[in-house]
Amino acid sequence: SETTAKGIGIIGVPFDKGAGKVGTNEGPNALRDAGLIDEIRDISVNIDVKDYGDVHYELTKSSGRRINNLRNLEHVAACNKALAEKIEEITNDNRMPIALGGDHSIAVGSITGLRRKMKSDDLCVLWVDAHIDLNTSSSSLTGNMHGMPVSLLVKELRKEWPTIPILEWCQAQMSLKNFCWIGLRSTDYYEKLMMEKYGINYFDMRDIERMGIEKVVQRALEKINLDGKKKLHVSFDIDALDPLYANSTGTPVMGGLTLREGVFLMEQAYNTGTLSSLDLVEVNPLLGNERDVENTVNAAKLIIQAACGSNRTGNL
Ligand code: HAR
Ligand code: MN
Ligand code: MN
Ligand code: MN
Repeated sequence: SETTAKGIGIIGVPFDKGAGKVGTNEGPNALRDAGLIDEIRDISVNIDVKDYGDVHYELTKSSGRRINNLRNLEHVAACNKALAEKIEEITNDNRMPIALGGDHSIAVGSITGLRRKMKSDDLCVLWVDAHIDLNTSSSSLTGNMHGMPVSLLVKELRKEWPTIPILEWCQAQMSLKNFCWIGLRSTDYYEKLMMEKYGINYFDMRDIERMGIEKVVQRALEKINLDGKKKLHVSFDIDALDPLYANSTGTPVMGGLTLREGVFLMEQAYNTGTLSSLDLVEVNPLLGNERDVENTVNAAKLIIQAACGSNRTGNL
């Protein structure tokens, strides 16, 4: 099967202001320096990859006033606004956007950009992560906005936010029903309450243990895209993988997906023929030792290649 878009569009988002640690701003170039673009080109002679470079943004003058405890709000707002425009441009060029993070707050711009040309129920999201990233401005214990992107994007939780003028461009108005999580093993108290309140779709590490990754992916896709008519966005946080494979990330949690499970998940997403965009976030080349960085970057490349249709037994 094939992706619906004619080509692939890579956009780097060198951004770390949504995270509690510096360094994910180095993610895009670590992936490029490791040969990502050429390796995607090597998947097939027919593959058409364009690198759109990196997102740049300027801060608009602001009071510098803190809204609740949102750390670096002005940066998160400005970067994501610029990213949403880039994603829109890439989809207008009929390419599948791949956003290289950056911390996970960039999913706000990525998904908002995708949604601009779509009808209300046309997009579903597979959120692959150790964390659920559901916090609101008031529930977050850290103030780090990479723990909040979903709540800005879905109507059920956006209503918990105050009106923030610099975030008004972000009106994705999705529903939690169109989201499903895979890989969860660390959620905050408030996030767990929301999971219960809204009957959120998820398959945690225990479900993977019981059913295996194949059944989990199949069941997850049935929950959000039963008839296969929606477009599928995968937001892949590299910390979904076990720290054995991806230790160079800001909030690693033991007991995660194997690299093989992560790659297989993405191969199955590709095989649906509905995969239309990807975020690969939270690669932090400033954390861990040299070997950790190499493993993490290589793992991220394999996941991205799987999203582009790479075959593990070789490409013709
Ligand atoms: N839930 C915590 C918080 O709000 C941790 C966020 C985790 N960081 C991520 N996101 N990498 O998946 O801060
Ligand atoms: Mn080549
Ligand atoms: Mn995340
Ligand atoms: Mn995470």
